[in-house]
Amino acid sequence: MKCRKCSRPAVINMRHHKLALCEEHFPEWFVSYTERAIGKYRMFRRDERILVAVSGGKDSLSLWDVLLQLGYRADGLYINLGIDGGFGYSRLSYEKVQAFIGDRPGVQLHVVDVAALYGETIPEVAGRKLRGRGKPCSVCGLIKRHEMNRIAQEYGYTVLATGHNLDDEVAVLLSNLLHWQTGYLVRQAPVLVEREGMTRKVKPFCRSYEREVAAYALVWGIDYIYEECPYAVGNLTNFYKDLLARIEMESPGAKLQFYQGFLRAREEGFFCGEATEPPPMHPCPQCGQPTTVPDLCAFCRLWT
Ligand code: Q46
Ligand code: ZN
Ligand code: ZN
Repeated sequence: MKCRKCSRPAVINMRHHKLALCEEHFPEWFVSYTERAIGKYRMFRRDERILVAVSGGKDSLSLWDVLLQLGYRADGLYINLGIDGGFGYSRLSYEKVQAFIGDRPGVQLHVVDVAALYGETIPEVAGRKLRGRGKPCSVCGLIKRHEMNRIAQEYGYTVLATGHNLDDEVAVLLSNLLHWQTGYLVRQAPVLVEREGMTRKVKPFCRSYEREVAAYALVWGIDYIYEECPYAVGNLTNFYKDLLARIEMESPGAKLQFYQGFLRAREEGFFCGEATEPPPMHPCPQCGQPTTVPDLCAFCRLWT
């Protein structure tokens, strides 16, 4: 397979784009494809300050790298979840983030250590709250969302960017459709607009296949943690990803069509109705972050 642009050997063949590119032209294309997604979905402007949530994985580190390459003012946020999994998952992932900034003098990284701040790691607080039943993911997601928004608000970032890729988005979409979670479907978008006390959230890789992001990290020399979080192994999202991979194999471009078709249907009002109105919010009396529940928010109730 040869590169479409220069005829040298291709490092990736993207059947859905009918495009094969070499190690020089693929990273160039990938960066400009991301920039087009940022523009198409009006994610942010040139003058905005962006906080990138980084986990040490390929998606978030590649996203940070691409935004810096494009000249955006992008800082990082690493949240130490205190997850070990028998191989020091959190420690290793932090090392990857540190190596990333070591190669890029001048970039700023915020670090939040959950156990140091709140007295318990994610597995500890989840074990206490869930009484040892089930995985800590719901608690972990809640804490990450809270901390990301807190840091963004405290330091005046107008945009919070995450590395969710197309494979992540279609797996969630399939799950939401299977269960007809209309409330979630309404909110599943490349941009979640800001509200009082809530920073805008964006996903610049939402149209990029996971293998494209992985190829970018590999070709561009971004060192990342290969291991998944130990709690992600065998979860339902990965099962949906496997199913979608089989569909994609038979029908190249199926994931992208599924996602873009959904966004179009959303735009055309397919999911309109009461569910499109965001529920009213008020500031939590303890932390001040917006919440829909009366009295303390779900995050603050974790620590009571
Ligand atoms: S939610 Fe669950 Fe992830 Fe938290 S505990 Fe690990 S798998 S990191 S995206
Ligand atoms: Zn080429
Ligand atoms: Zn609160």
